[in-house]
Amino acid sequence: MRLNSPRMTVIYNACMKASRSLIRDFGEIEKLQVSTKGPGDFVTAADKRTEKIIIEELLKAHPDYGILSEEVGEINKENKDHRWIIDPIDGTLNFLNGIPHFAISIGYEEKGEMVCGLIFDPIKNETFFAEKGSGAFFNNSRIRVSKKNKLKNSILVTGGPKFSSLKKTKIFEEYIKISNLVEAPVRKFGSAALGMSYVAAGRFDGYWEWELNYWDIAAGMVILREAGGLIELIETETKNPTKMNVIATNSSIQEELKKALIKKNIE
Ligand code: LIP
Repeated sequence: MRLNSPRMTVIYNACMKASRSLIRDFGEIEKLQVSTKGPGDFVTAADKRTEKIIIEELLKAHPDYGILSEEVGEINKENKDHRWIIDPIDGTLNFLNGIPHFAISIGYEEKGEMVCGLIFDPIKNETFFAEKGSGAFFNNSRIRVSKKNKLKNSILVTGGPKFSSLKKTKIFEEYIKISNLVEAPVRKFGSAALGMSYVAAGRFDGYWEWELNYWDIAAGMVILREAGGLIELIETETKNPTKMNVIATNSSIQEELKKALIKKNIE
């Protein structure tokens, strides 16, 4: 892997170490599917195990850096200048059901700005990574967003809403509206991190999703930007500071997608 800096190497090594345990755990899922207890508790444990390995490795390299991670929340909260943002399993529902589409996502934020990110799909052995100013990479190759410039011809991906969402109806309405504007059916793969990585790699042309957490998208933000894409975080009228609304595209279709979404956006 052509990693550009010591920091990227730290992220990569932490991720690879954690992925070995995650792959083993994924192998157990199929057996649990058929048990009456189901894999629910096991998945929570796998999430925590993966997170623990990542955090241990990152803290070994930089004991004083801040951490925001899905399961443990915040560590070294006072360090606002240097912070890791971690999602140990993005696409948990896929993982839980033995569907091989999930990823480890690790981002590094400096003074509030995302500057490094790595997203690793351990089943397909696909690594997406980027560092501000150095371009974005897929395994060992440089990646660029697609060149499509018409929404109509674009391949879009979205996700959600959660069962508990108060905006469900509007989100579904919006899904129908966008689906009627594009020729290819809108995809829903269940991982925000991989959705954004795929836009960065030109597999998809655009992605949008409401009510996400920062750890779902943090690493993806820098990867997509470095691949030439555009990502906008959209505020809604009833501001919810912990949930993020994202429109992320190859940049050429950003305005068209944004207009189509915002006209009927969630209030
Ligand atoms: C998931 C996202 C997915 C979204 C889910 C959830 P998790 O992250 O990646 O795109 O639709 O609601 O937030 O919970 O698997 O880390």
